[in-house]
Amino acid sequence: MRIRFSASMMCANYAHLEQEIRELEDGGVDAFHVDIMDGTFVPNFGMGIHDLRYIRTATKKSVEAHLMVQEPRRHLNIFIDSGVDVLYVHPESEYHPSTTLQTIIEAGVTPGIAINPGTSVESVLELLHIVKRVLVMSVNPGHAGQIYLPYVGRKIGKLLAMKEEYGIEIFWDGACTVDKIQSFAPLGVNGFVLGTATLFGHGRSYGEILSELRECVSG
Ligand code: S6P
Ligand code: MG
Repeated sequence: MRIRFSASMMCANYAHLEQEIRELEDGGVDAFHVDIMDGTFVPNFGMGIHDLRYIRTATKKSVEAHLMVQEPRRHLNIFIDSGVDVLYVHPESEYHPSTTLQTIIEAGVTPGIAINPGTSVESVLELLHIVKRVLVMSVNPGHAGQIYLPYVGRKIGKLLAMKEEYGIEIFWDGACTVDKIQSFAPLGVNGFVLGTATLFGHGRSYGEILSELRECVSG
C-alpha cells in the first residue's frame, strides 16, 4: 500500500505560494490539503475559497478541502465547483450529514468525513457506509502546531479494524510526527496530513523530508 502524504497548505509560505506548490510537487507530495474555516465551527479563520481555487489551478495533483464550517451543505456548490478531488465534512457540523455527503457523491467528488477528537466512531457508524475516507483529527480542529491527543490512538485502532468491512481509507490530520507515521502506517493508516510537526518550517527542503518519510514507511 502506498502511503499518501498531503501538505497542509495553511502552514505554507504565502509570500511564495506558487514556489511552495512547485517545491512540494517536486519533493513528492501526493496531495494538497486545504483547511477552510468559518470562525464559528472552529475558533479561527483558515484558508478561503480563493486560496482553494488558486491551488486547484496551480497543480494537477489531488486537492482535498477540509471544511471546518457550520452547515457546509449551505455552501457546498462553491466547493464542488472549485474542482476539488476530495471533500471532508464534519458530521458534527450538520443536522443531516448523510444528505450533504450524498450531494458530494452525486457531484463526483470523493466523500470524506473528518471526526473530532471528542467524536466517537459509534456516533458516525452509519456514515461509514457512504464515505470513502475518514480523516481522524488527532488535535482539536482550528489551528496548526498543536499537541497530539493520545486518546485518539484507540479510535484509529477501532477504525482500522473496520476498514475492510466498510471499504474506507483512514487518514490522519494533526500533529503528525515521524514517530506517529512510523507507528501507524504499518497498521494500515493510508495517509497523513503534514504540517508544522514534520514538513513546514524546519529549514530543510521538502524533498529531503518527504524522501525520508517515504523511506520510513517503505517495506
Ligand atoms: C487543523 C487542521 C490541520 C492542520 C494541520 C497542521 O484544524 O485541520 O489540517 O492544518 O494539522 O499540522 P500540524 O503538524 O501543525 O499540526
Ligand atoms: Mg485539516
